[in-house]
Amino acid sequence: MDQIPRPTIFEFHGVFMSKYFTENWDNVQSFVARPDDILIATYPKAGTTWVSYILDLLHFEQVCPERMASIPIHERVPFLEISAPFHTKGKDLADQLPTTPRLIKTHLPIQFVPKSFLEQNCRIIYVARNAKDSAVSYFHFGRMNCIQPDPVDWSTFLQDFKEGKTVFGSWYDHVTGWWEKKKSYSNIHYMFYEDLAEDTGREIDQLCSFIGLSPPAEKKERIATGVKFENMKQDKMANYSTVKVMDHKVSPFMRKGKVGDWKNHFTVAQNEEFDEDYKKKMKNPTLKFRTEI
Ligand code: PPS
Repeated sequence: MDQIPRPTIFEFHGVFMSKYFTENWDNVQSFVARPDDILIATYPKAGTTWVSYILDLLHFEQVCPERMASIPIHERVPFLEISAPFHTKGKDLADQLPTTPRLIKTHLPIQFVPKSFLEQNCRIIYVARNAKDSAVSYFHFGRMNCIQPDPVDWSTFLQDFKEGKTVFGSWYDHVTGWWEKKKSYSNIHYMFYEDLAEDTGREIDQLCSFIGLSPPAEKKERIATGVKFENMKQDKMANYSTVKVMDHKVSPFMRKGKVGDWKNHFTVAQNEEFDEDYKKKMKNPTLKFRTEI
């Protein structure tokens, strides 16, 4: 892994961020969306890559087979706000995308999303994952990715996560902010990692109906098989093995891909404190997560 200094986090318009996602801010904010762009928005580690891959296959699997063999997912679906060493700026990659539609990834909380996406009434797919598994996955990601702040150790990271002191800020605010946006912006499909794990075929059907595609059953089945965890883990175009800032020996990007791995990390006391704190923060009774399936 190429060693670069770990960034620190700082409060940025009320949200904890690192410089790798704020340095290109004005250009990101003035991004010009097209009405057929599809934005995939998530809090980190919610299943962005999984859903990006499904959408990419649904749109381009047969149109452009060489894409599947030679272009990694993070280039097919640019990460809009990234501006980090060894990465082309996500905004530039997005501008240069030759595809229609353009699939674009963001981890921005709703209040930071470039206005153009909303003005153009773009389709937005928000993927959410339960807080406990998100925290575990984010912790291991921080260990293996040197453009993330050093997570120190699990209990330190868990405390930071509860306090919203992680890059892209509070998980609680992120998932709730996007959930509430559905009231005023109807072109959001809000989906859950746990549902995708439970029944990938059903979730692909729902995605198809949201994006207005009706692929034949065989294609949907082929995609559901192709995006199984074991298959994506082996696939160099999906598993981030080509990214220089990540050390997969410390922890692979495609780590476990499970619902409920938090049980292997939380102590009984951590779990009780987490649940207590969760109740105080998550006041909207309509937004429900599953921590096991
Ligand atoms: S990132 O860096 O925020 O874009 O990461 P993201 O892709 O959102 O999330 C990574 C976690 O998703 C898991 N993953 C999958 N799970 C099940 N099936 C498939 N196909 C799949 N692809 C990615 C990945 O393993 C990370 O979760 P953990 O719990 O760490 O394994």
